[in-house]
Amino acid sequence: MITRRNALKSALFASMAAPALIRTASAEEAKPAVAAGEDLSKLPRRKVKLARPPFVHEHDQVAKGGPAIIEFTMTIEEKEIQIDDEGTMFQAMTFDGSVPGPLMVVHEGDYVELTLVNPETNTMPHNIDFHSSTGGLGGGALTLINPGEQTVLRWKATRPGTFVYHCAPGGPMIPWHVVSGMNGAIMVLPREGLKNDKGEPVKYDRVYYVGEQDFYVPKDADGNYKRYSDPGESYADTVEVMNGLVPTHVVFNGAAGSLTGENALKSKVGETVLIVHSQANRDTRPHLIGGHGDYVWETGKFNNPPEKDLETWFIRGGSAGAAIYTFLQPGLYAYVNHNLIEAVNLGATAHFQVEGEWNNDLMQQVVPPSPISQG
Ligand SMILES: [Cu+2]
Repeated sequence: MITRRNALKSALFASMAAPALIRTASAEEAKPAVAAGEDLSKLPRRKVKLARPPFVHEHDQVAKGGPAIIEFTMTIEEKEIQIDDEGTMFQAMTFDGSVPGPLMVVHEGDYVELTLVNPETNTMPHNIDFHSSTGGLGGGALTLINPGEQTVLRWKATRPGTFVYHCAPGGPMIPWHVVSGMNGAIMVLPREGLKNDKGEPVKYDRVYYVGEQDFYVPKDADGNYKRYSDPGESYADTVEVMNGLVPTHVVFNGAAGSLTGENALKSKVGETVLIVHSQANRDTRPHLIGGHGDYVWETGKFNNPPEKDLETWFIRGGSAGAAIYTFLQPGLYAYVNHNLIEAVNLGATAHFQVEGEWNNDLMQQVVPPSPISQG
């Protein structure tokens, strides 16, 4: 008989077996690579205090000075979170306590130096795969840590753009950890800042990070969402739902409603906002209802000129895109995944609350709703 405990054990074994071998090999390979690299001792070091999404830590858009080593620390937290307003509870796995993990910002040519901590109170091994880094499973091979361990990974940010990072501890643990919330994004800015399609500088007044997450929550015989005491207990049931490929929730920033109402994103008419949008597992199609993407890096990679005047853009599962918009009208804007079933019924909706003066030239109600005139 396959008990939950056995299922978890075999899953954990599958997760541990391959990466454990890789870790041994890669640790040795890492030595000559470091020796052959630049002398990093002369580079300045800067410590960054990460911000909880949708907010982003302080950063310069145009780099001041040459490359630096940018130090980050992230603590992995396994914790139960509420993911909708019906009170559905979910055993999440997180980078730094939030779904998604924080947006990290550096400049092209900088070195990212991450201290990753897996506290003893966690139940599972974790690691981090940076899509923006080069080699060693994106760092996954060098960062697999058990509860009670920490590790430091350094990599050079050679490609400008927005990129996903996620946990990838091997085998079936990979998709499970990702859809449990262990993903986030990094933005590698060009040293001279962003440019439009003509190569002219583009600046933003605010930046928000929206991490879209698909959740697969099992139901009991009565159709109610089940609650579990820890991630391991939920594993066997959750995999069954996952393998059906139909998410029960598609949300922004960890829960339905996390960016609406009181938590609406704020802006003003005339302000230019950069929205970084990631989806680590599944395709999505952001749309700002009543607004546009003035410049959109759909694939998120800043060496490619942005597209202009988009209505909806496409973020491939496993990537992060960036869109810039200057608000022209005040009001409440919904920012949605334009699969509207996912936006309205499953949770993928955020709000922008924009202050300022209405522009009648752009839109005016000529006749308010009234009875149909006769004759
Ligand atoms: Cu993990």
